[in-house]
Amino acid sequence: MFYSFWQRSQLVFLLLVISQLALAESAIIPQPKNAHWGTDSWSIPKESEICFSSGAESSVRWLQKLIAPLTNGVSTEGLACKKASWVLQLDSALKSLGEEGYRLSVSGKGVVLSSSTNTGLFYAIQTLRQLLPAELELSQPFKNGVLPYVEIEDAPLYSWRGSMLDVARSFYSVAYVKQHIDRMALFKLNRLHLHLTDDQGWRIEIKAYPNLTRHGGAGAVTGGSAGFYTQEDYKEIQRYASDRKIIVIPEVDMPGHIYAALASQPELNCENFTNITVRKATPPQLYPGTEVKWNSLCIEKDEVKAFATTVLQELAAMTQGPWIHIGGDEAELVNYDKFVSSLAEKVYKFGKTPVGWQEILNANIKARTIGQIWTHDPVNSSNPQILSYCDRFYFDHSNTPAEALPNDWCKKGGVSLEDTYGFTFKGGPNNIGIEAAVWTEWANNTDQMDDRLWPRLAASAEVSWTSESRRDVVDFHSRLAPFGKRFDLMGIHFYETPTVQWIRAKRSMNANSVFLDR
Ligand code: TNX
Repeated sequence: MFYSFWQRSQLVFLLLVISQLALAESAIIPQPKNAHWGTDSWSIPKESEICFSSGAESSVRWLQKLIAPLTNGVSTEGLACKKASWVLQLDSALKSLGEEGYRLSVSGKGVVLSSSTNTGLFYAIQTLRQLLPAELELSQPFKNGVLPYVEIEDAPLYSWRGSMLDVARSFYSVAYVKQHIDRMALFKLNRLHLHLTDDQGWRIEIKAYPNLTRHGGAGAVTGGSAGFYTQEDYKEIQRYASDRKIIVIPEVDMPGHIYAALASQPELNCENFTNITVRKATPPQLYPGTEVKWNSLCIEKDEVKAFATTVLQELAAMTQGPWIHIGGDEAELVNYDKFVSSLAEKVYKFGKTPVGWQEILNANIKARTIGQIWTHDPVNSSNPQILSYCDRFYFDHSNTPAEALPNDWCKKGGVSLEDTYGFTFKGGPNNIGIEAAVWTEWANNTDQMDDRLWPRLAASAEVSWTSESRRDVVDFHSRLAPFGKRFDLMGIHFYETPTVQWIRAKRSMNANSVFLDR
């Protein structure tokens, strides 16, 4: 057959559009362990019925929320129901997939999600969410839902898939943290580390020391926001996170990075403020600058020991999860090791496991204590480690050289999407996962925070979930492209990484998510 030039180019265009559509359907991040795509697709019936195992009620509620905009109504019944268009199965035979693994099947009969846990079902629902139109994030009625036939079996590579927000330099509200939690859940991230204290601000209410938040909470970096979480706020954040299978790790950074506390509680200082080596501010003055490594607690004082005990005790009492982060970075002090090991011991005494920046691995700490690695300085330790290498996972660094943010001490030109995605695990079995950090000396509002987080956090999620053999940067770019539309509808001010051919929508003025619960 003979085609004219115009016919041929129209055909090519049509094929391109079709391949884009097919791509949009199969764009899952993080890439599942196993996926077999069929050629057909299933049209979601207007009258839908969810059948479920007893014990899966919480997962039923998520699924109902997700598909409600596509249906006239969703009824729920136990597992014995007849026209099961949606099945949620708790199946102990799937224990081999681990605590977070799941199966997802879409066929002519409908959708079956199964796992040995509700966490696995929650992740199956997130995969389903990505297979459905991005418009669902608006929770408005949507016509003609279809799902491609597929069989997925999935489980994560690493158990620690984290995001750290520095809410100390610039404060972020409970509302923003909740939005962030919803966005983390979309990518199956499961650890939210809150850096709650630093030189510029103290963000968590400690009842025994109300001035920490009254005075220290009023500080912020120049251009940033002040504020703090009450213990009730913090519990609310944890409850919201735990519903979405995310554990919150609170950090109170000691003995350095502590000026906000020094400004609020003068007794934590040495005589003549010799603990403030280069005088950037004098208590009770607050510090809005960005320099580091200039102050510490006066660690030999009884008042300081009592302070550390009380703060860690209150923090442990309000924390649901098993971990407390004690900081420990950038403090060059005589007796640093002794002080840090005493902090770790207190955390154990209050029933939690301590986490600290890699410097604590040199102190005398128990083998279970977790170190968070942020530089390439050699670490001689067999303790469990979270990898946060600054040249891969410090998202306070710019997205591209053109963005040129002031924090470039670790990597000139910034940390590109490809730097993050290209990370490969090396080292021992003591690596428990990855955490990407956003420091906020220059991320002062939610738009800037979004810009630093997205899309790099999606790359970090895939690196911690998907085995290296299933990762491919070209494929990642093409799976990421349709997320542009989802990010827009969710109201995420993401960085438009030039290496990705973003598919876009009109950006929503408000933060949305099908699972957002204000
Ligand atoms: C180092 S990493 C810090 C932070 C800064 C960050 C800026 C670490 C444990 N400490 O206090 O905000 O660099 O990139």
